[in-house]
This record gives sequence, structure tokens and C-alpha cells, in this order.
Amino acid sequence: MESTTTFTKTPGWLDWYAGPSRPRFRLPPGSVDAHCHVFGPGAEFPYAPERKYTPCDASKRQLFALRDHLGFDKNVIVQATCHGADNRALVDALRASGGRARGVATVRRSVTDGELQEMHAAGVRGTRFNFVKRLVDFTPRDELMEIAHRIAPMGWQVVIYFEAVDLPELWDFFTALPTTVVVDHMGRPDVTKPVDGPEFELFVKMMREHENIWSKVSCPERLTVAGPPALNGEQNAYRDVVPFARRLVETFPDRVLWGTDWPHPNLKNHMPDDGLLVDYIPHIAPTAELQRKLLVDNPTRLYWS
Ligand code: 0GY
Repeated sequence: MESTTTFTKTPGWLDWYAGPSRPRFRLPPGSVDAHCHVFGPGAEFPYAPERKYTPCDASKRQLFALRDHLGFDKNVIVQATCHGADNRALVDALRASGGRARGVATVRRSVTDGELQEMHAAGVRGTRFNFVKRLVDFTPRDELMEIAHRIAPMGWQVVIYFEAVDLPELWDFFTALPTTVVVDHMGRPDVTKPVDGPEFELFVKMMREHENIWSKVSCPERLTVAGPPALNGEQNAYRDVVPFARRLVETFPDRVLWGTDWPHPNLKNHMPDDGLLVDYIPHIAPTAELQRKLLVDNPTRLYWS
């Protein structure tokens, strides 16, 4: 049995950036960081035995301090795979947020109605299905669909995380989901391919044909090949990701969300300054109206109404 106090982070794992700059971009009042995590602390909320990585601790107190520093009003905290389906750290953070955080949990078929109701009361509004093979073991689709049908009447959404190459195979499952569906990080496009090439066109087609499907236009630091300004010396941060995110923001302005992804799991090359990540937002949402929809109206409608 693993001691709860001896978690050693995965080799190569970068700690989150403790001194983020203050963004030059002023977030509109009521802005929501709609994708972030809490990790442990492991001594209080042990990491799951089935996890594929061990992160560094990133507590609710540190998350709320970042929220205030960057100028966000609220958070949507997403259950990360290192906590499996043990949502205690997430629920603890939601309860401590004073109504300023909502959550997306991970649940298994064995979850009881009472547990779902308890999570709902704490502020959980969705469940996450992860299809990224390096992060999770396979779960049969019928089990996931059963969960989706149980949470649908509660007004919960399904958040899906997958790689672009897997979309053709997952299409039928995604488009049959009975809830609002939110895609993490634009379905992880390969940004070395053209923004109007067949791979990203398929993603755009899914959003066009299915009005219940939304996308987070987050994680340029995860998708970029060109790198951040500190590495390549360019002014326009994450310039190779901009066309993909901007296309979604301009095509589906009422169905996009943005989040920091703090504390940035599994980054081994560079750890972003979250202040600079906020400064990326006007590159993908160039007008005040698009910014307000992306940061305020859309997440508020989805999570607080
Ligand atoms: C993210 C991305 C990653 C990890 C997880 O739940 C997780 O472990 O989502 C990743 O490794 O790409 O959005 O946090």
C-alpha cells in the first residue's frame, strides 16, 4: 500500500510556474477560467493507483490565488486522470470556492444516484470521458453511454478529450451523446497540418452539424510546435495554434470556452507563464464581443444557469 505522503512526481515533469506575469490583456468582468485542475495535495487527497503519471501538488488555495492574480472571476475545475474517479479533491475545492467554481468529475458505472446528487450539490455539472490512450485504460463505450444517459436528466454535460487522428473512429459515439458535449483543446489538432485540411475540417463539420457540441479553444502551449515567445523570440505567442482557435471562435462564437489548463499536466519541454497565456486570448478572439462571449457569456450560461 502506497503511503499518502511519499508521492514522487514523474521524472521530467515540470513544476507549474510560480511567478506568472500580470497579463497586459484585461479580462472582461465575470471571466471564467473554464479548464483547470487541482492536484492533491497528495498527502490529503492521494493520487489514484491506476494513474499514468504522478503530478506535483497544486492545491485549491494556489488555484484561487492564480484566479485572482490573472483577473478571472470563476473557475471550472476538471477532474484529471491522476485522481481517477476519486473526486474528493475536486469536490473539496468546489465547496471552498464560495460558489465561484463548478466542476467536471469522472464517474464510473458503479456511481450511485446519491453520490451524483452530492456532487451536484457541491457544484459538479459534468462528467469527463477521456480517450487519450497515454492517459487512461479503455472503457467500453456502452458503459460510457449508460453514464451519459444517467447524468443527462441532471442537466450535466459530457466533456470529451481525444486526439484528432481518433475522431473518425469516435464520431458515431460522440454524435450520439444525449447531452451538451464539450471538447477539450479543439480535439488536439496537429497544427503542422493546414487549418482547412481534411483533419480539422472533420472537427469543424462535427460542430457545424451538431449544435450540442462545444469546444474549448485552450492549450496552445500543448499544441504548439513553434513554441512560446521565450523560445522562438516571436511577438505573436503560439502563432501556429492561432488560426485553429480563431477559426472556431469566429465560426461558433456561442459555443467556445477558454481555460488556462493550470497546472499544465504532462508538459516536459516548457512550462507556460499563465499571464502570457491570457495575453494570447486577443489573438484568437480579436473583438470585445468575441472576448465577452468566450470568457463570460458562454461559460456562465453553461455552468451557472
Ligand atoms: C489536460 C491535458 C492532459 C491531462 C489530463 O486528465 C488528465 O490527466 O487532462 C494531457 O496530458 O494532455 O487538459 O489537462
